[in-house]
Amino acid sequence: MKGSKVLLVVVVLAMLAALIGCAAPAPAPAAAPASGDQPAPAAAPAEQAKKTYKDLVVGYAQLGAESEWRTANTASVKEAAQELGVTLKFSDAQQKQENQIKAIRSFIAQKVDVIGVPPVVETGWETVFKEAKDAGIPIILVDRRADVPEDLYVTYLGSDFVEEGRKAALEMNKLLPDGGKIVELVGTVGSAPANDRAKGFREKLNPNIEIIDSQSGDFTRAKGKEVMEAFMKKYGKDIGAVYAHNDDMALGAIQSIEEYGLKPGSDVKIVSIDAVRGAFQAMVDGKLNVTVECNPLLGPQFYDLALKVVNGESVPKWIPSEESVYYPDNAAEVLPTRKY
Ligand code: GYE
Repeated sequence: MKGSKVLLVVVVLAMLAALIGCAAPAPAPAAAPASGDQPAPAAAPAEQAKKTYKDLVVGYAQLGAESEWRTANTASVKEAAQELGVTLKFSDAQQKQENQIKAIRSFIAQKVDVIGVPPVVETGWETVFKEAKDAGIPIILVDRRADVPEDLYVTYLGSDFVEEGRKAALEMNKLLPDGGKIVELVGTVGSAPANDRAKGFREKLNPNIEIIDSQSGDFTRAKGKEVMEAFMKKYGKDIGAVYAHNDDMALGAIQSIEEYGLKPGSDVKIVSIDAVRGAFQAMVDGKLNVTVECNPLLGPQFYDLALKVVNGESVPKWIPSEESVYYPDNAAEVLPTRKY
């Protein structure tokens, strides 16, 4: 009897164990509330908090301080950072690619959230952009493009330089309806704006207008003046007009034309690009015929994009700037309203 009692206890215990086993709930995917009265914790893991401008640390590898345009661009980038509360690390590469590359590497070492860069020339960026990518730091191209595969930068914020060149040619065609000989002051050799402004211009220039010479003035007033001086010596009165890739070079050219004894704006027509205040003043003075606008005030849009990018929002691959063309007839009226 003793043996069967033990067996019974064992069987009952086994049945109980089986029952408990069946009744035990499967492990819940999320922790169940301990009691019905307590507020239930969120079912899904808490979403990552979005960053705000105040959390954002940005590196801006500025290319230089070569023109009025660049000065306005730098001011816009610095002022917008201050207004929004973004922490900005800024460097000036003095128009040297190696300095820009060094700045990008130092931003990577400092683990900034985003790097903004206007590449001084188009080529030679793959290695350093790849380093940023490997470190998980997005690159935003601001103002100038780089010739790199699309996965090495998140977006390009800037102008359509080919279109600016086309607009400049249409203006040149109007200024020289019977054709003529012109010279070209080219921007920094190998830069996107110099390459594209040359290309767009040639697309639309009338065939009766001949570009007799074309030299780089590196986007600066001093170099523009120097190159124009040489052109005046070489071609003199044969030059009907100048196409300058930016206003600063046009302003330098104006000085050389005057020193040669001709009148800029009438004897020698001038078409340039940027629409900075200095160009408006030259139009008011009758020394410049047209300026095609290129907007440097990219600071606020740059940070807007940077924030979107760090918060994982998708952004278009290119955000083009909106721009117009300005003439002497209303330059005096427009000048006081110009912000750069
Ligand atoms: O036109 C010129 C400057 O990259 C669009 O650079 C910019 C150009 C601008 O030096 O003035």
